[in-house]
Amino acid sequence: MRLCRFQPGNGRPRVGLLKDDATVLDLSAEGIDRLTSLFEFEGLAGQLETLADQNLPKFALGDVKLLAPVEQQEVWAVGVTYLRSKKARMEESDFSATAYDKVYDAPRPELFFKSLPEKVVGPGKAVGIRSDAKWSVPEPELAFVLNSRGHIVGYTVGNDMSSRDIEGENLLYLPQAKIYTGSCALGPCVRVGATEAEARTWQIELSIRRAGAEVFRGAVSAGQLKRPFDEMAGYLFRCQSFPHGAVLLTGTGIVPPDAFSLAPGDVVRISISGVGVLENSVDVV
Ligand code: DO4
Ligand code: MG
Repeated sequence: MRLCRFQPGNGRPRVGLLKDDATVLDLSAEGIDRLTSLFEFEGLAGQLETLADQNLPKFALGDVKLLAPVEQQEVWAVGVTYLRSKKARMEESDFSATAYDKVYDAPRPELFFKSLPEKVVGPGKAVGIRSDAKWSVPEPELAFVLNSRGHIVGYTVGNDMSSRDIEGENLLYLPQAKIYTGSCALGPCVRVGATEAEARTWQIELSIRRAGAEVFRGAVSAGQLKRPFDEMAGYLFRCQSFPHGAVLLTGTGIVPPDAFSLAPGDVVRISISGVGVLENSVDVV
């Protein structure tokens, strides 16, 4: 089952249930206006199955605008969770290389704040590259959707846009490398009802196109994520409450070659086999 936020024409945002790849069922007909409250239900997947069988108003997916599937949730991220990410970061940095090495094996994960919900970019909108960065990359990541109790209620596709030169210059610059206009994209929907074992079979793929031609392609299995899912979610909710729930990006395992940097006009396409495809163009901010 997949949930989304969508907008038909210029209407108000609504909550939808994706029946298939072409149709969205309008849950506002059932009085459901917010994803956040749905995520608090126990047995959500079963309830969505029941709703899917009802005769709800439908829209063709091509006739609506999909929005980022966040309302008031803060977005956080885990880092250095794939071997590939640890290696790339140790290479790009000078004196902070051991920090990445240590955190990869430490019991406590690296966790960082990524975005306020209102700053998240949805499907089809532009993600940003900083005008003062020389080396910008997308980071395609499986994202957990967590309710206020810290339970993983679903998964979405995330892009943790990053300025590698700024991060590499000094680890204390991480917030500037990671948090700026257009640095976080989420979507196109939230996949509900998948277990960790199932999510670990999913393939994460990144394709970057420039002037119509593909300039980078990479893939990784979510099964290569080093940390158990509950461990990552558990650390986020340690000593901190999230009354509206939260979204947690789980790190990247795809790193383009060092000579590659995003350019304005590029198109970043991230697909996660069990969730969907998130596509965004690139603009300088
Ligand atoms: O430590 C820097 C950030 C790591 C990160 O974003 C990742 O591994 O995906
Ligand atoms: Mg990342």
